[in-house]
Amino acid sequence: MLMSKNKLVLLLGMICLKLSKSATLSLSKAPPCGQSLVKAQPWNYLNIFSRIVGGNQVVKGSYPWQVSLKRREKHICGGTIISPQWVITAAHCVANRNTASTLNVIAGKHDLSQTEPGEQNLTIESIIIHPNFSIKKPMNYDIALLKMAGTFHFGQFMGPVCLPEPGEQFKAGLICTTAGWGRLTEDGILPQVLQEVNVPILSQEECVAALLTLKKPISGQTFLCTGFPDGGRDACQGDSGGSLMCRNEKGGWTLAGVTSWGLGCGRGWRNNVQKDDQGSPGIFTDLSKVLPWIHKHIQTGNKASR
Ligand code: 4AZ
Repeated sequence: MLMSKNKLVLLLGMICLKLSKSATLSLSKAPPCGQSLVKAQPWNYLNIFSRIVGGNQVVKGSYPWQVSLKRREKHICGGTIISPQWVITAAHCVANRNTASTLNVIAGKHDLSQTEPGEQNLTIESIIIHPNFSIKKPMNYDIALLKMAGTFHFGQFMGPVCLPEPGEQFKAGLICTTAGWGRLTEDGILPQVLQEVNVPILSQEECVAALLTLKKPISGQTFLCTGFPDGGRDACQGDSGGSLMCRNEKGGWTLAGVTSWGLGCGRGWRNNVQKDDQGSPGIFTDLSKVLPWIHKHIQTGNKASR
C-alpha cells in the first residue's frame, strides 16, 4: 500500500501520542489499595486455640500491608504499608533509642521464624514522629511515618492499605480487624505466624467512660477504642504500630487506626470500680485525626525524592 510521506509522519505522530498518553496514565494511577486476595475465613475449629488475644492465625496473604518492624533483627512492633515508600507505625515504637539505623522493615511476611519467598526487607531513610505525640498516657498522636530507603515491589503478598477519605468515619458497633505478631495472652508467648482478631469499634462516650474508671483516670482526643466490657478480644504487646482495619463500601480494607496501647490485654473493664484487676479497651490512634498531617508528608516526601 502506498502512503504519502505526510500521512506517514501524521500516523507515526498519532501512535507516539497514544503511547505516551497511556504511559503517563499508568504512571499517575495509584496502585489499587486495600485488596486482599484471600476471602474472609470460614470458621475453622483448628483455629480456636490460637490467638492475637482471642483471635486466630491468618490465611497467608490476608493483609499484604502488614509489616514487621525489627530492631537489630528482633520484632518490636507492627506497621502498615500505605505506598511503595511509606509505612505507618506507632510513635512509641520509634521514639526512644531507636535511631533509624538500628531498625528495618520486613514486608510480605507470614511466618517470622523463616525466610519466605517474596519477602522484602528495607532499611529506613527517615522517621517522622507526629509533632504532638506525647509518651504520657493516653499517648495522644501515637503515630509515625517511616520513609523507606527504597520501595516495596507490590505483588500477591505485598501491597498498600487504603487511607480513609477525608471525613470518613468508622461508626460505633462496626466490626473491624486488627492483626499482628504480638503476644497471644497478656503474659503469653509471641507467635511465629501472623494473627488476626475481629473487634467492635466503641463509641467515644463508652471509651471515655471506661478510661475514667481507671485508678489513674485518663482522657484524650486522638484515639479510637475497641473491645468488649468483659474483655476477651484485643491486641497485645508486640502488636502496636499495626493496624485497625475496616472494610469500605467497595469491600477494600481501610486503615482506621494504629495499634497504640491498653491496660493489660483482653482484660475487660466492666468491674473497674473494684479497683483491683482493672482493664481497658484496646486503644488505637484515630486516623481521621491525623489524615492532613499524613498527606502533607507523603506528598512533599514524594516530590523531594523525585
Ligand atoms: C503494646 O504494648 C500493647 N491491649 C498493645 C496493645 C495493647 C496493649 C499493649 C492493647 O504494644
